[in-house]
Amino acid sequence: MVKKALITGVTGQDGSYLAELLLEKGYEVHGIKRRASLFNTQRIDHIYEDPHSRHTSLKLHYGDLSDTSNLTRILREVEPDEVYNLGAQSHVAVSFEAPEYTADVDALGTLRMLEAIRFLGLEKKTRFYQASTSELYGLVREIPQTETTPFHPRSPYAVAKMYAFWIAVNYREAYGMYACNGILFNHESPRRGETFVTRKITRGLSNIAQGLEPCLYMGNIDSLRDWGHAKDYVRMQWMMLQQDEPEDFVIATGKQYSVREFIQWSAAELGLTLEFSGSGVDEIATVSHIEGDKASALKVGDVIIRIDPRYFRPAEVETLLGNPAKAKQKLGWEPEITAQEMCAEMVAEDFKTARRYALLKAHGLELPVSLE
Ligand code: NDP
Ligand code: GDR
Repeated sequence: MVKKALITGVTGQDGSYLAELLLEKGYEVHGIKRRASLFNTQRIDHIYEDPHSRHTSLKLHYGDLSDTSNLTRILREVEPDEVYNLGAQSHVAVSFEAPEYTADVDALGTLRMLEAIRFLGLEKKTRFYQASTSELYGLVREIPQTETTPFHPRSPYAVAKMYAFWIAVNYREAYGMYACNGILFNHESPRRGETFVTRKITRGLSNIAQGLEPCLYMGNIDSLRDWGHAKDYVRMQWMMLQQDEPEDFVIATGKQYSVREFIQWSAAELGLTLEFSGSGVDEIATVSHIEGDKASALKVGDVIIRIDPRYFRPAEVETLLGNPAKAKQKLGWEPEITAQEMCAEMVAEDFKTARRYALLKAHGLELPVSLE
């Protein structure tokens, strides 16, 4: 029997890698995508199959986590063996701007999925993965953080995800559902959204190196994160649903770096050495050495990073460091890609795009996207 999986958030970073993984494993994969005025399927276009062909393993359904009847209808149609609830308003800073929407989608959206499974009588058939987050730890009470570290969320996003965490636990305890939380620390890739810090850096510095942007404006560059690669993390999402008993797991690398270090690694991939000077909002990064020809638009002495307080958050999560010992011991999971390797992969991809745009510009052609 072919297993069926339903992924909310299939058009996102994790959704796209997970869909690839499940297709490789022979699953029939169903994904929920939102209606948008522009195409929003770039991350899964390479695995999309023409729905007119006789057999397709990836099927997309229009839907939204704020729409109960739509979710119930899709679940009834698909009757999935596994649900991966990855859909979310996932940007922490944006959640301060749109707290009610974030709560509706991230908290109540999770309840809608769980309740629809129960309503349809699928609670003994359908296994449920909830995309929980290290943001739950917020103001950290223990270093490193484990499955038993107390939560102290610091943003509307994290508070909404805290509801989602506990409602998944509650449906497990109350109705015997196979529901588990993956408490995932930050994970990135070339498919990461452009406004998360790692991608903002790899894309921004690549554009600057090629003369497409003058300077990158950053927020709190002293912030510390435990960064892994999305490919490694979706593997663990699948593993969590293959156990005899549902359990929650921390997924992390156990290594921590600052945003400033990530900037330095990215710069080095472009042949740049940066010198940081000044402090607080007056801190800048200046090019102190150039090697190779990737940063052909720059010269020593150029200031390419400044601080813009607009990117500070009303309440910051200063430090996160996970302990993945349980995942290693019980599931044999270990991350295979280091943060530095991931950074190199991200810069390579973003540099390729920047180079292409710089060539178009040099030939007087219009750029395909705005680089403002
Ligand atoms: P992305 O932001 O890349 O993807 C989010 C997905 O959710 C997109 O497909 C998006 O659709 C979809 N979505 C947004 N709003 C709705 C809605 N109202 N209804 C249905 N779908 C919606 O996130 P990631 O892939 O990075 O993360 C996946 C999940 O894991 C998220 O829940 C996130 O909060 C959580 N998480 C992520 C971590 C990380 O470091 N990446 C760490 C811990 C948890 P569209 O493409 O149309 O915008
Ligand atoms: P985070 O990721 O908030 O940890 O949430 P993000 O990459 O947005 O920020 C990481 C840290 O970098 C600091 N920072 C900046 N962040 C952004 N976006 N832009 C900047 O210019 C900037 N300058 C400094 C931030 O203040 C923060 O400390 C991500 C999301 O994927 C969540 O969905 C997920 O739950 C958590 O990771 C784990």
